[in-house]
Amino acid sequence: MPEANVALIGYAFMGRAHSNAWRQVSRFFSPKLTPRMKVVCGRNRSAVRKASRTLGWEEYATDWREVVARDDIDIVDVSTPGDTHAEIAIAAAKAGKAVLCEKPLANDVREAKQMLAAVKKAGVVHMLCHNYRRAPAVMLARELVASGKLGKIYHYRGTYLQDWPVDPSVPLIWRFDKKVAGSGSLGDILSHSLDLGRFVLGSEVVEVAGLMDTFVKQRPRLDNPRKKGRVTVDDASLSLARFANGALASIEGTRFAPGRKNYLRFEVNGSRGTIVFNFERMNELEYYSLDDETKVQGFRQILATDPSHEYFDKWWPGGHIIGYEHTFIHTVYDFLNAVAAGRQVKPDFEDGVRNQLVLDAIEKAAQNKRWVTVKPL
Ligand code: SOE
Repeated sequence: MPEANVALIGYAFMGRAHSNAWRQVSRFFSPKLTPRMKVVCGRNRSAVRKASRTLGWEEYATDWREVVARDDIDIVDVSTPGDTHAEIAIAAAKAGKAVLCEKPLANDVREAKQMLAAVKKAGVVHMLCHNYRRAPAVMLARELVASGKLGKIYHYRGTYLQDWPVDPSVPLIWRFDKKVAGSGSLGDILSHSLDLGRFVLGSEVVEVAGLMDTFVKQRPRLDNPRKKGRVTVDDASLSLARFANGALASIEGTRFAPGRKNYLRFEVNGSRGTIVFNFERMNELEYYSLDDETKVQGFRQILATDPSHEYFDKWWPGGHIIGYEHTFIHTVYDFLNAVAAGRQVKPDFEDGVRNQLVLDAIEKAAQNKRWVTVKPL
């Protein structure tokens, strides 16, 4: 297979997940391009040098502008905090690189639209990393809805619950800074729940109500833990929403649910049945069908690990479950094939703008305590 040279910008949590995906993809899948892990980039020289060795990159660099301008780079993977996504992705597109970008696409609608315009103008392949779409059980959920087996869809009930910052002594890291992160629970986790709703239902959110709050308003500063600094993002965000297909939805993202670690759950209710997915049991999908004989009606638990389930023919025999990191491997696999074919792949920057328009509407609805119509693309 021909090779594609990859540059990764950012090497923290997401950078590690992406590095693992680039490293593993050709060992299990046969993408039409073999990724070569050329260079990882970050601001701190010694930390990025260490990351290059640990994560398996050939080189390291500290200036992303030089990296995206390099002639030998084909793909730029943006895994930095949100405030730098737009600048890096736009420069990469202008330099003719295919771009994979972590979610949320940008910190606001204006930036997201600029990014979409840039990739379109440059004619490069672009993809947004909403990795949970590519859990085989989620793909099955979408398939069941699309096939009509659930009938007319009445509800999408999405929750994304975490608990890592419940302790007020958790320091003021970048995720609590609106200038860097754009928002808190809203863009970080509710965005996933929203994206899954759009993906599984195959429909767009048209109007929303919103409720957001910050429970711990000050946290120990990183530079001086005895002093506190202000949290400028939301700890929890909730939305009631209506989809274009008529489904009524609730979509929630909170970091303040003790015991819930990465509880990304959704339930879809239709006129012929219900499906339930919970990422903490990511290999399973619950399915209740009114088409079953009445006497045996009940939720069945499908273990979505058969070779007939999406991506599973490349992994293990049925029942040998996969995990979080596999969703990223599936993402880069589809991205590499799209780049090889020069065609678009979903979710892309257009999805990023659509998600951002909904997030923006939720924020406005929460601020003004009223329903807001989601603006068109
Ligand atoms: C932190 O809340 C985080 O890493 C998110 O940024 C990811 O997108 C999510 O998948 C896991 O949690």
